[in-house]
Amino acid sequence: MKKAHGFTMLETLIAGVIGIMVLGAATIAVLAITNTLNLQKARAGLDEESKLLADYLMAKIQSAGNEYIRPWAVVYAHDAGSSRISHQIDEDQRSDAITIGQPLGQDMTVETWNWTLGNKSIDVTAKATKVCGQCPSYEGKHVVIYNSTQTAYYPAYITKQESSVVTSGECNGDTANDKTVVVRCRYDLEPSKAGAKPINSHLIYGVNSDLLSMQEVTFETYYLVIRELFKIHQLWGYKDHNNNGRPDATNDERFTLANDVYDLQISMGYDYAPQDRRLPDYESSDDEWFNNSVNDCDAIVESATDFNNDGYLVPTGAQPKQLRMAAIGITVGKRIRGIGRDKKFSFVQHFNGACLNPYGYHLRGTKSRAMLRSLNLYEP
Ligand SMILES: [Ca+2]
Ligand SMILES: [Ca+2]
Ligand SMILES: [Ca+2]
Ligand SMILES: [Ca+2]
Repeated sequence: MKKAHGFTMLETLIAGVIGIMVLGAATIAVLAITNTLNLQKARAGLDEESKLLADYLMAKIQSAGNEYIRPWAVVYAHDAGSSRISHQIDEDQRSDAITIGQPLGQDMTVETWNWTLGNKSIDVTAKATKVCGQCPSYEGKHVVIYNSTQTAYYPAYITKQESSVVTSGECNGDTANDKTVVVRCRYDLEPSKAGAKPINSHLIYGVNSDLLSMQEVTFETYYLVIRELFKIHQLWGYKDHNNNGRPDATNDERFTLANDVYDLQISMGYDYAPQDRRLPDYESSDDEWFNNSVNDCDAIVESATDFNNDGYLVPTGAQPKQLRMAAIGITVGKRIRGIGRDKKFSFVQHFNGACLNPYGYHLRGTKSRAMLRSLNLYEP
């Protein structure tokens, strides 16, 4: 009798195993596709986000100083400054911070002025004040004091202000007349700790030389707060209302701009070697960009000078007034599972910043640079 053909146990087993293998392979393929799609989606999202943040900061930098104050006096990049501001507890973080100042417009024409002993207060006689016979209210505010040639700048914080005294003329509501009324103003001051640096301040300290200007300025500083332990990677902004050099939680001093920001790097371009309206960038210490050097994830410290700049650092041989361009590198990230976890996909470094490739995170960076907009008004 012919034996009915059937599957032996072995055949069934083999078929089963093959079936599982096919199914398994299909599942892996589907997972891989899903992962790739997720990764692409994540990438596109991150690219867009980092670009938005870079554009936001770039627009602020470009309008720094408006038409009143030269941008180099109110834009200051702090290399590895984030950790100093936020007291980051994590090592290997050398994110930058940037301070940007916006003047609030001309309030008066200064006639005469002088500093008192120790540069603790300034006496000003002024006319054409916004409100006739009234000194501008600067108490509790930051100002930039500068000479008419804009070669010297002193960012100050007004701690106290005396009442205005009209010394010549009388306010009567007639515009032409009111503009000639002279008023004496006295302000007590201390150096501003909001992040901008004085430049050539010896040219205005206690010297009644050129005509002086005083302008209220709002300084904003952007920096990163990174706490790996708590998975906090945030971009913050702050305005130092009480001039203690710290972003306090009270008094609306600080605000969060974005989550999942892993790095912020700033490089400034100075046209000085030679001054020829060109700023080559070789990502080295031999170009005209400051703090842009990388060398296989070891930062090269570019040599800096500070002659007469009162702490304002520029590349060796350059002057603050040769600042022409700013570049921003910003890195955003997302925790990711599967393929994107692979380190090689998410290696990001900007300028002299840290080399970032944390396991389990996908990082994307944007670099953006621009000319400081108001410069064509001043360039010789
Ligand atoms: Ca840096
Ligand atoms: Ca403060
Ligand atoms: Ca040049
Ligand atoms: Ca350089």
